[in-house]
Amino acid sequence: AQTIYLRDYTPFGWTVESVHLTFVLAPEATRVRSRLRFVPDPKAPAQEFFLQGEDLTPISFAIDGAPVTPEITPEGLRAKVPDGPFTFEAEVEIAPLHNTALEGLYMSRGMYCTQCEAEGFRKITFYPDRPDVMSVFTVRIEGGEPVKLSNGNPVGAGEGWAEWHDPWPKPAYLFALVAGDLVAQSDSFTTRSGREVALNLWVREGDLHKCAFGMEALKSSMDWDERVYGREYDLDVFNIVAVDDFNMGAMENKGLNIFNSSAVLASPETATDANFERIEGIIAHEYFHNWTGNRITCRDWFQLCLKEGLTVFRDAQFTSDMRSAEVKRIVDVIDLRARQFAEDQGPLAHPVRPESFQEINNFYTATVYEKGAEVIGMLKLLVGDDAYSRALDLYFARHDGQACTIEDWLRVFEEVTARDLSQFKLWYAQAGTPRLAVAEDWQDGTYTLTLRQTTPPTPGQPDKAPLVIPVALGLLSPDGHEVLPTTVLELTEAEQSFVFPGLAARPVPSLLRGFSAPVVLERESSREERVFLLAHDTDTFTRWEANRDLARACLLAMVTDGADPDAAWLDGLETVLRDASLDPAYRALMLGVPTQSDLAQALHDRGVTPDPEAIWAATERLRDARATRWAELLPQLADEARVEAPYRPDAAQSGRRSLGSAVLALTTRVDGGSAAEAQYDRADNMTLQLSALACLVQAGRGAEALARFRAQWQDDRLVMDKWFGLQIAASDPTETVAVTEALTRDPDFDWTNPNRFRAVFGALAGHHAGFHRADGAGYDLLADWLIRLDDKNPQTTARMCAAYQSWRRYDPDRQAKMRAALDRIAAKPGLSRDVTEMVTRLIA
Ligand code: BAL
Ligand code: ZN
Repeated sequence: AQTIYLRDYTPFGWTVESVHLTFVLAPEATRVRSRLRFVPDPKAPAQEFFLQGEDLTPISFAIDGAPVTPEITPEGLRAKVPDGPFTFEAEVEIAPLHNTALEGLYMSRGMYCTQCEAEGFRKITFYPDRPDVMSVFTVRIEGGEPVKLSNGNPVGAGEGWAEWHDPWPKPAYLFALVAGDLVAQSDSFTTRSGREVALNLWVREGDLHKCAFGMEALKSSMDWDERVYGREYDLDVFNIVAVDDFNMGAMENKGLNIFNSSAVLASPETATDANFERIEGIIAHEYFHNWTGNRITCRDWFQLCLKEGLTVFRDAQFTSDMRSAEVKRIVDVIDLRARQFAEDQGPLAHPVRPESFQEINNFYTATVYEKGAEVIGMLKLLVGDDAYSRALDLYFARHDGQACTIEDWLRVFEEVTARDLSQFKLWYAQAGTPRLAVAEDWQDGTYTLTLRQTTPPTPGQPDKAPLVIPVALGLLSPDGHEVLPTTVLELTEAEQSFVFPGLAARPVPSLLRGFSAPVVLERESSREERVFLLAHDTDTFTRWEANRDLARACLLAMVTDGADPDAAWLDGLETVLRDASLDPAYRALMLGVPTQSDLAQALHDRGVTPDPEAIWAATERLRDARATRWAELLPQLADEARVEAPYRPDAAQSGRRSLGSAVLALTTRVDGGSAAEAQYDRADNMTLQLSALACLVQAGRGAEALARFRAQWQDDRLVMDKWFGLQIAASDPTETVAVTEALTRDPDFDWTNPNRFRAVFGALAGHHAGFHRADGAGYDLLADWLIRLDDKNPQTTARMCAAYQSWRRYDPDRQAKMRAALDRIAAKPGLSRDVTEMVTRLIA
């Protein structure tokens, strides 16, 4: 496969003044007629005329009305074209029904829909399918489907046809078309300049009762973007469509967002609190793309973080405002460490702005998205809120309607602040998670903190330069008072000291407050100091972090030395749990322990080969010990967590339920499942029903409840995804593979549906001890199914290959077994480009 490099960027030789598309829909033979007006771009280098196109059956072509016969290759077409402006017309045929890759125009349970990002439009018609070619689209759809949608505003409709016009120039990846038998939940929003926007959430008839929350989230997002970023919506209609078969969470097509049904449909009975929060965040994310992504897009796919990092940052701000900023930050850091740090630590490590790729679909990663957002958070912290706002205003004013680069983005900050951001820019170019070593000195009332940064080598980047790292610091006196409020230190050298004179006593540092930079802090502080911070830190993040460090140290000692659970830590934690002034959601997070994969990495970092079974056993032992130790406390917490009011998925209620779930999991260890059974029986919402079911399955008393659950939810695909995933996630590691295998034989295991496939195999890969079973059965089962899925859906297959990314941290036997599984995937005849690239990187 061909490798594409950032350094090779060349502009397209023409601008596309207008695009007219006509679709005559038929499942196996859709006709697509295009009329494209090309005008030579005098600024672009001379080049042959080449349009991308894949898997298209050509019917006819014309230039300025005269038939032509272009040269067709597997990647597109080449033609001789006039020197001046010209009109290019093409008619092609495609078969949406047979498009199982879910890229381009495809069918999902009888409904037509599209996914064009990143390079799906070339599977619809011949086109300069690159994000820097922006044009104005007019689309006519012909077919018997009652609802026919495309981007922009509706401009006409009649029996069997509908026309749409999008006045905003856009790249082809933002094109969308939907046609089917759909109904809408409708509402409206008036923008602050008075534009009336019709809002529709389109679903299948039976799903109409699951739309209310998504619609409210959309209106909140529109309002928030006006208030916080000054961004208004710019069309007369905003459509969202729910689709059952979808590779991603959702897609920000201009005026016609297409959503994986799991990312938009929710009712209290069928969706958990976590589902509601995720839906609110994704609706906001896709809506916010209208400005950060659509009005200002990316010059090329290397700049993906330009829109994704910024939009993730914006949706995190939104969630923080709508819910609890403290809780959101902790949840995001847990996620960042689990997914992005893991990526950085393995063979898939890549910079936030990669410099080469074979298949861009493989770079929709935690590094581009979440680390991309962290980089923006650091930038905001360094320049301050006010400069950030002014830089964003300049960015929108200067670049509206353009396809931009990271250089354009950083330049607005440089101009507004007069700061040189060339060193900061390394965050975009250098892969890997920096490590911060900390040394301290205390003399004559002066405290000196010395920070030393190193970034480990990553594929293709053996040597790293020092980065600009904002380190938010607070200092506490030994009696627990804050003697230095949060102060941002700017670390720019490999090693740098910061001096704090005039202190009465040696302070305790509270470092990396709010997780001010995506780094690993290497500071072996004493248990006493961590317990002190757990009790006294005024920063909610570092207070939580002290607890997490204690939990990790305790578990590592349990794994390596068979130690008993750390009583001093558990005492400190108990005080926090008993503090009714603390948000229940925060206390629930305090009850969390590091994941087993996190512990495996921590052992690996300390030069110990992780043993998944020993890690599992220690985690179980700790949970049992906590349950016994807190047998008196748990009923009290359960009372505090109880919600009497009617269900609402807001922060206050869901925080209580998350504490309740954590308490129920511990309670089940002492009562064998009686409380869980009672909760299951009276649950009137999915959050309570599912947490009770998980406890029952874990306690080995789940059979009857699982059968009842299935009977109740047989016809709800999203709930059945939970039924599949939960049985694997809650299984004993000796059973995980067998449970997974049995579920793949279930008649409802529709493995070509990405949600169902991920429910099952995502749960297998996420069960650390179950997946890493010593005999390699977990590795083999996943490989069998990835080999099978690749023929249907390369994109989803490739993403799931990341399950093997930490293969080198285990013992030689497990390494060999994972390597063999990867080799077997690599050897599959006709392996897709997506998976070939992933496996090659994994075994390099
Ligand atoms: N642009 C792909 C889906 C998303 O990030 O919104
Ligand atoms: Zn996005």
